[in-house]
Amino acid sequence: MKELFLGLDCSTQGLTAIIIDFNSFRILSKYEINYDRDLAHYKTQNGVYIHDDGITVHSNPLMWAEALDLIFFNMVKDDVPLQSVLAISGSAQQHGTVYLNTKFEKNLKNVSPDSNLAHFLLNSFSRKTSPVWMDSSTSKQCQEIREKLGGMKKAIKLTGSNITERFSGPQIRKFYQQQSEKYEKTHIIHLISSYMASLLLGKNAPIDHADGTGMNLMNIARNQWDREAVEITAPNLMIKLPPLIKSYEIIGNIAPYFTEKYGFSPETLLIAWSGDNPNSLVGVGLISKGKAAISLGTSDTFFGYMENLHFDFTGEGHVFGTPTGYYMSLICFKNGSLARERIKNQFKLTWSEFSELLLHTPPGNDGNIMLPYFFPEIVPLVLNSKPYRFGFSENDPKANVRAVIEAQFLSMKLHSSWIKEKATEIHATGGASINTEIMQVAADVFNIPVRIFEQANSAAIGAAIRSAKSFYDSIGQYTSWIEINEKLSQLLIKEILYPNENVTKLYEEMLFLYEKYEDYVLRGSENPEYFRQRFKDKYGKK
Ligand code: XUL
Repeated sequence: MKELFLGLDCSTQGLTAIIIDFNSFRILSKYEINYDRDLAHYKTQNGVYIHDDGITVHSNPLMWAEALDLIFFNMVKDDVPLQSVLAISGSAQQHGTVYLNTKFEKNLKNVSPDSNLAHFLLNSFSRKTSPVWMDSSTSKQCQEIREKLGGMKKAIKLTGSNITERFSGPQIRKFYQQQSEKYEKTHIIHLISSYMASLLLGKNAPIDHADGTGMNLMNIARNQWDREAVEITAPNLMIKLPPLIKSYEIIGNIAPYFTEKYGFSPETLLIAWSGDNPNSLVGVGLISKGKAAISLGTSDTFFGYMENLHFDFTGEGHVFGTPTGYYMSLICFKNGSLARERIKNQFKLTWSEFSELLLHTPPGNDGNIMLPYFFPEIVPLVLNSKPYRFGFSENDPKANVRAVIEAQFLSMKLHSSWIKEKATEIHATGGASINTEIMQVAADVFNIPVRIFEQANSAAIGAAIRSAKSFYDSIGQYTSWIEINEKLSQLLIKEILYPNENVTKLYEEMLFLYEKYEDYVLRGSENPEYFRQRFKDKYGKK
């Protein structure tokens, strides 16, 4: 008998739905909505609106609601057996905030199956658009909150992260400062994850502990809103925040709108939604020490499972909760696929041509180095975007392809060195992770094996798995994460890439060089050209 579980992932560029049959542990179906293509009337680019200042980046919560209807419509059209789905959970891009007025819940109650969610929700928003994780326009608010809270170290100890541009707290403060009347009229502020969960539930849903840690508002040790941080961020904020809940808790049953319109059973359980990175952690099987993951999506992230709470006091890395009740380290780079695509598109390459060029350029790139800040960068913090090239021209396709990939992994290695629980294996996920030439560079730079997964949608898979675990636990058939992981690893792993020992030393030296270039460009240190020439003489074309 099939036992079906649905995982949804509301990411930056699209919505994905994956149904897993837990009996055979097969992926039964996978659907995707791309916002730019399938909901073009919202006029997003890569799923977002980038304002003229280049640092204000919003998206559209109405579009996410419409995507939910569209994905279920497409599934029903193809006779996907939604009536047999036992439980649903979800994932969403982290940090983004949705601002709703008092009409939101009433509208959700009244939504009729003859119409659609977007139509009924039209007047539910006190702020039409939602700032998302790509927004870096809140430096002023970050500074104010950090100072009032007693400095960076205290902020990190309380919330797990420095007060950070893209996090929800600073986004909320900016809204309160710039549009105080609309802020006053805001009844509830959701994360994207809890907003999407609310749509399915038909009323306001709670925020889970794992995504809650990405707000600079939650006390990470206590799993509660931190009264001080909340009060400093904006007045009366506490009453506008949904309650917090454990990631694995059941939040209710699916709302009648979905049962009547798409044929879901009224018994379908809903499990709290969470952020994309916490979901991916489950989706790639990081449930024990010694493993880290690289997720190559719109953003690139490096994250690791963490048993004991420890922090990055430089302020670059974050500590979040995990859906399994532990902690995870995370470092987020904005110049992920956005930067790779910049190079690919500049030279009009296909991805296979991109890989070919990577394969036919030497590790170390003959001493060519890039700092790939095509967009404002999160780690290291770079607000004025500009890529830097040393030793090669903007017009050299080979050198640019290798330079962007080497820079991304060198930067990841450099900025993840604070993590104490060292990984002996990396699990790779996200769209670009299926490109073995790219992932081989990761294995070589980190000098540890990299496992590539058959399915790049680890966030949606993680959500489906979470819903299954909570469902079985609720009927007394307890399954452990270890059992689940065994099933997962048998079915999803495609191959393992081993580091090439001949380039271990080369990448150690290149990391040293890369750090010197960051210091030079971002902190005004001495020009390291001499070191680059030395590296080039040693490893470059003879
Ligand atoms: C993590 C982060 C991004 C978003 C979008 O801190 O900002 O990874 O979750 O994927």
